[in-house]
Amino acid sequence: MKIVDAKVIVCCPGRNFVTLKVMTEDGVYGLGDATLNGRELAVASYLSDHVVPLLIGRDARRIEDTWQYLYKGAYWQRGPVTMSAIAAVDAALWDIKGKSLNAPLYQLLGGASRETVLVYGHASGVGIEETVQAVAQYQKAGYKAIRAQSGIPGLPSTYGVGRGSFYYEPAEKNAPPQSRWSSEAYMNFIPTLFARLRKEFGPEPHLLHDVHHRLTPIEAARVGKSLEPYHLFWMEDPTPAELQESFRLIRRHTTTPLAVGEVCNSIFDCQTLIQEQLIDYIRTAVVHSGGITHLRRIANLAEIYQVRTGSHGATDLSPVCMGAALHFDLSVHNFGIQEYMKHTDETNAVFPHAYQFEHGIMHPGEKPGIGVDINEELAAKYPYQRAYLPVNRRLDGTMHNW
Ligand code: CS2
Ligand code: MG
Repeated sequence: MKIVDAKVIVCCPGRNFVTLKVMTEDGVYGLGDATLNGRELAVASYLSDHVVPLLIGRDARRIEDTWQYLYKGAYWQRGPVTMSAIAAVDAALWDIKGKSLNAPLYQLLGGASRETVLVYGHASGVGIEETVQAVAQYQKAGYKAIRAQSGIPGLPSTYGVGRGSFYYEPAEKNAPPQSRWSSEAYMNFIPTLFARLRKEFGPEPHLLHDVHHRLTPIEAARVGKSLEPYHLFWMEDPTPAELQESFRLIRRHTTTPLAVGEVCNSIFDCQTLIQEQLIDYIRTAVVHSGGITHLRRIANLAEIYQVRTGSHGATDLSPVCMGAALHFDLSVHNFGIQEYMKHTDETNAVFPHAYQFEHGIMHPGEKPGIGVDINEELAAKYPYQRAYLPVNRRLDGTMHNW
């Protein structure tokens, strides 16, 4: 089954997406998400200028060999751009295989290990009471697991707090918005948020929180300890994970479960975290960690150390990635939870899909392959618009993780 053509489709239905479409001589085509929020064109060029010419003439059925060919053949291995490009090719080839065998992708991954996939949504508010209302809305929508993020008193804006009803997955047009940060204000505030949420909603709902790489290890240990009475499902990205061993310090002080990995793009970026059981959930996603093929390797390593999956699923990962993720989630044994930020109607019109959400759980559907398509005509109506993620500075002006 020879690959005869491939193209990169960049569109912006409310936010930028990069999609690879691979076509075979049999007329079967596959899709892969290649979106890297804020640096989209780097991946689009990596694919169209360097990878697509190598794909023409290759056998689309040779998924593993193509993965190794693109990984080892580049010499300059790993990194978010390279691994997002390889991921897009990998997902597209799995999509083609499913379509050519008339089987939904999860059936090719070993079949279903569960009936449905537990997901969590993003509730946020400018203050505690607005966040309580947002969590109540998500509960009403049927979510059993809800991430809660709130504005911090004294700070003009902070990560994770949407503006109005629009979901919070910024990439702002033309220039990175500046936000301000104070770890002290955050550490003093965050326990009061979860005390209020548990008082309002009781012990039932799974509550999650994303620190978004902003604390030092000892600060993260303090916050993890302070949140223990509210038994979070997880505390995410408590400290930057470039130095994986820094999580040893956090682990020594708190039993609050930890989740890391959305910025990891290979097994090597999270190997120590997994093998030393420094985390409880690995957040790597199909689109940024080398596709289905590599994500399975990470999950299989994690299984040995009783680390479960909790893949990233924000709105800057396209419905093509969400579809592939749900097939992976349905099948992988050590599944934990899947992030699911609903895409806008605009986006969903460009990417019609088989996956469904109901009462806090999802299913990828039974369509062959990934079960997501792209309406190219509609996509063309939304041309790329340069956009940047925010940058974050401490109150004294020092650059800090956003
Ligand atoms: C976040 C993301 O969903 C999450 O856990 O960390 O919103 C992240 O900020 C964006 O995907 C960055 O593009
Ligand atoms: Mg996160």
